[in-house]
Amino acid sequence: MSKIEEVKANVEAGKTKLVPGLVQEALDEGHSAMDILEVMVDGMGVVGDKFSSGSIFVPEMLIAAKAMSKGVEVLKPYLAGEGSTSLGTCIIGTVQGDLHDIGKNLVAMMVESAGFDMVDLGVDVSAEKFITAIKENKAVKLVACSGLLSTTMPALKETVAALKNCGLEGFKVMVGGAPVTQEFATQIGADAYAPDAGSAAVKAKALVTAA
Ligand code: B1M
Repeated sequence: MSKIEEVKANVEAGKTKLVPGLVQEALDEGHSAMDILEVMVDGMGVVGDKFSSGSIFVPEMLIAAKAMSKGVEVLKPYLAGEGSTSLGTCIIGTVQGDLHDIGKNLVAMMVESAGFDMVDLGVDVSAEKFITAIKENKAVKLVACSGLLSTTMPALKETVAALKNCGLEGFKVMVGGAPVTQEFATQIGADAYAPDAGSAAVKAKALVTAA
């Protein structure tokens, strides 16, 4: 098994202690950070499929998520560039009712590296909390809302509506997450949709520089 395959297998198995070392070894062997990230995301896909088929349960999913997060910590300096000039502040969070944060964390990392100051509100974030954060932070140019569950897509819709109707201006709203599509984003009135962390960074920059 190659080192990169070992990373994937150990993320799937939730080997929290082994994954960081294996990620470092894969980097040392010359694998790119993006390739290593990709195999870890694939590993989480396998975990999700096993959960869907009933062969694993929530605790195993949680342990795999922890293992991936540990691996991402090692990759972070290799993935994030150095945004020298600030494009403004980005407020990010996973919407209310939703506890998934790996994808949101990756988006935060990439958008920050594109040149934004990042304020991460974490998971289970209500529309009110997003609005309070816009008021409490300077130069908010982007609000990024993540949602991973089909059951929290209504929360995304409510959040976008609240942000658009709160009377505050000067920021754009981007949405994303596995069940989200461009069609849904347009339907709920978001300014942008991105399918993954890399394109979220590109879109974020384009949104605020075009404004
Ligand atoms: Co949950 N879960 N989970 N889970 N989980 C999924 C999402 C699921 C698809 C698994 C499955 O059934 N196959 C399924 C959702 C089905 C659906 O709604 N369609 C599911 C379910 C059902 C649940 C529970 C309801 C299970 C239960 O309790 N019975 C429960 C809900 C809890 C809650 O949130 N209220 C639950 C719980 C959990 C854990 C807590 C155990 C854990 C999360 C831990 C954590 O995040 N810290 C977990 C995990 C790990 C998963 C899977 C296996 C992996 C998610 C992940 O991290 N993927 C997931 C299956 C899967 O994804 N195939 C699953 C890797 C990550 C990098 O990808 O998050 O998609 P992703 O992010 C991508 C893009 O989506 C995009 O960019 C990212 C990277 O490029 N993106 C954005 C994300 N946000 C964005 C924002 C943007 C732009 C792009 O702009 C703002």
